[in-house]
Amino acid sequence: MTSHLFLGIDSSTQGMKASIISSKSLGTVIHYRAINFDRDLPHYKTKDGMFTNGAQVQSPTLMWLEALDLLLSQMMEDQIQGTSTSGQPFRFSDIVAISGSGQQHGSVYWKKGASMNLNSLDSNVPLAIQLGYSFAKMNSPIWADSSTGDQCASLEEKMGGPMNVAVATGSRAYERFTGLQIAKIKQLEEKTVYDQCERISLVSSFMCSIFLGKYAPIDTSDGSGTNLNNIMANNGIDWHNDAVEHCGGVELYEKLGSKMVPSHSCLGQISNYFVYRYGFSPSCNVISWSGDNPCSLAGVGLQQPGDVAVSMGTSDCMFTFMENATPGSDGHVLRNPVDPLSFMGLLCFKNGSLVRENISNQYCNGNWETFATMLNSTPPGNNGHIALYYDSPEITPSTGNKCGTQRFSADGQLVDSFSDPCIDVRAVVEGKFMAMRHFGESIGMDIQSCTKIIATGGASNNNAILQVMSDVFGCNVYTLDQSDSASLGAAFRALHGHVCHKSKSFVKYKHVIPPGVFGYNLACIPQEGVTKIYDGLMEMFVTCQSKFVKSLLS
Ligand code: XUL
Repeated sequence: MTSHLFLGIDSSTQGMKASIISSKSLGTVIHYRAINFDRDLPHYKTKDGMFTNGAQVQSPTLMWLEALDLLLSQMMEDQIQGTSTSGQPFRFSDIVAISGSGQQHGSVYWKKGASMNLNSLDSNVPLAIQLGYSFAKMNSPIWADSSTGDQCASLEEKMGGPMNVAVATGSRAYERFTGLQIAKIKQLEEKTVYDQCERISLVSSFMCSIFLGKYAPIDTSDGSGTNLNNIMANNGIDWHNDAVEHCGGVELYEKLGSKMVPSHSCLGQISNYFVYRYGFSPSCNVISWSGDNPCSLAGVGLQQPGDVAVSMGTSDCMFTFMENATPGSDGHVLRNPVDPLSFMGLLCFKNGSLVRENISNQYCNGNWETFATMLNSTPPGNNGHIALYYDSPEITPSTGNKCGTQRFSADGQLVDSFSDPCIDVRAVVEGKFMAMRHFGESIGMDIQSCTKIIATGGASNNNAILQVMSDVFGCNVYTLDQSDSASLGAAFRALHGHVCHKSKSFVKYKHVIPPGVFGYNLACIPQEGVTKIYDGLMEMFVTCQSKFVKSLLS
């Protein structure tokens, strides 16, 4: 029997990755391939996939196209050789639907007339060559850019303050958000770029357009990372008039495409370029692409309100599945990529593993077992000691461009150091989870209804750290063996979108990808009575955090 395969591609900052899954055994990735921009496409001369010039950070748009051809040609070679990651053979012709994930916020500027080139792609000519003249701007601003402070201030002023922008679009004005990037381009490069541009895509809708051979609409989930969207009305498909007209004038509506679409939408069939060049089936469905964080939500299996995921890597991120949301001045509310009626909470913390590593190097000789022993030698709640470690400027809460560390004694007094290094070890861990709990609650997450937390990333190997997470939130923590949740999530979304398309109506994600597929391992359960200690400490933590942030910003 022919197996039905689904392909998910992640177009991320440093590389491009693909996961193929089969409807027969959803828990297994049939084939995985990844390429790295710096290593595999060195002629673009990027560092970590980017060009950094002070606060301005961009990536070459054509590099993404060349990367896509390279990735697919390597996979085609794997198909011919019969070498797949799982040992099971696969054929591009058996892929019935494809979807993808793009680094959030990045934008691509298509030049007037480019839609004609997109509509008539020649399968004999690589994408980067035939679309070489299709862009009004050769480098795309990406999420790491923080050069739009003036535009953020201007949008917040126009809309009556940061809270108004948050209530309207899901987040206050953030430098990396696409609307502010567009506003900057319109102001500073108007004649050469903005006027010449017929369409602006996000990285996700850009890549999706290539697969479709026509401009793809932006999906509501990734569209919530623009500050241009209306987060609450019509399940998030509309643009926000004040924000759009302030950032790009009325002409921006046409450049963005009239409406956004729910993330599970089937947008049509794959372009002949992929049929003739790589052997895809002409009936392969293209499901809307979305952002990398939304796809990770799908990849780790958040399926109902109360499900939370925490990834602890270079930066720490928390995603939540929320039925209702109350956008706040810190953190982001996005439309949910697997359920058009609900929301996704997203918190990004810049000071993740490097801060824990610094404490570990300073006090534990860099030994994580010693770190765990020292953590366990102090009581939950740290006898009231609190500390905040912002080695780099923090995003949540925003510290502008300032960094620093502050330690507080049990009565809330600022102290230079703690009497015992074990207190620092506990404080760095507790402080992060209390911040997640506080900012999560401030965007509408209900701690009482938190059903499970899925922990991923480097620090999820350390059970002592996970125990603190479980105690602060008062719920079970599970781990998950997954190397790339974004491309896997995109493959799951391809299947989800395909099933919704076939059924001609929305089908719940958990009915398509059941929880059993994810293979969670229970790591920790909350210790009896300990969550109460944190309930009592939260207010003091928030006071210390606010004092410190205020002092940094003053
Ligand atoms: C999220 C964010 C990053 C990018 C790149 O708001 O800026 O996580 O999505 O991965």
